[in-house]
Amino acid sequence: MKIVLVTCSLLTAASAHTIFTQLWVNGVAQGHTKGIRVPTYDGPITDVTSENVICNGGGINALRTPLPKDIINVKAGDKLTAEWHHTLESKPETDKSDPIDPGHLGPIMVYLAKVDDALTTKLTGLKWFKIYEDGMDANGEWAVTRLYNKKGLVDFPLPPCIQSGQYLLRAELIALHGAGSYPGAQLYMECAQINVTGGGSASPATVSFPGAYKGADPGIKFQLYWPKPTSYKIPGPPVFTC
Ligand SMILES: *[C@@H]1O[C@H](CO)[C@@H](O)[C@H](O)[C@H]1NC(C)=O
Ligand SMILES: [Cu+2]
Repeated sequence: MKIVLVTCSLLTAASAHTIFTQLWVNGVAQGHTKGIRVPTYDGPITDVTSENVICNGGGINALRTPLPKDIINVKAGDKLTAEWHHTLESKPETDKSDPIDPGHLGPIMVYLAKVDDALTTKLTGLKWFKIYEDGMDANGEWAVTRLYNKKGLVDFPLPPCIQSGQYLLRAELIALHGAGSYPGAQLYMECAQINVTGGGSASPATVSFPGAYKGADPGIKFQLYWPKPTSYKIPGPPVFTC
């Protein structure tokens, strides 16, 4: 029995990945995978120079097709929530690695890119700005631990001053357990299709994907275990605020 348990936990750790599967708006769940370009496989992207870091997809992480025909209507200033799960079907009640293996420690970020048509837009050439990030706090607790304790839910505000229109919302989680050398950090991301109303006229500074991260960034090549880290620099640009 003991051997069986050990084997299971090893298997679980090896494949304990995660997917952003649902968007909530002001505390209301919008529907499982609704409006989200989800991959067929929950595994990570490790090459930060690959086009797969934009919104997942490609190769073994190919996006489910047809792409979602839904767009999530939101208002600038709304409270949004990204819900993550181990696989497209798993639940925390029956899977200890849901929403993710608790050892997959690291930061969580959210980016937006303004697009003409969120349902059909290509992913290359978009201009992204970061609206949320959470890394390691002063007690050494990670964003992933907070996500695990909240059964996969991560709250973040939509800035009230962003322009109305359609966007892709890129939610990202980076697991750092293998990040001591590059490639090793495991990047998990999906993009939701949103339609923003009631916005303002902000024009945030933007970055590109790929491009925003380098393999040598201190937040991508990172020693999680020893010596025990006292701080962590989240990769990418600063968070845009109104
Ligand atoms: C976005 O919202 C506006 C305002 O409600 C609406 O007129 C428009 O049709 C919506 N766009 C899409 C693609 O649903
Ligand atoms: Cu994993």
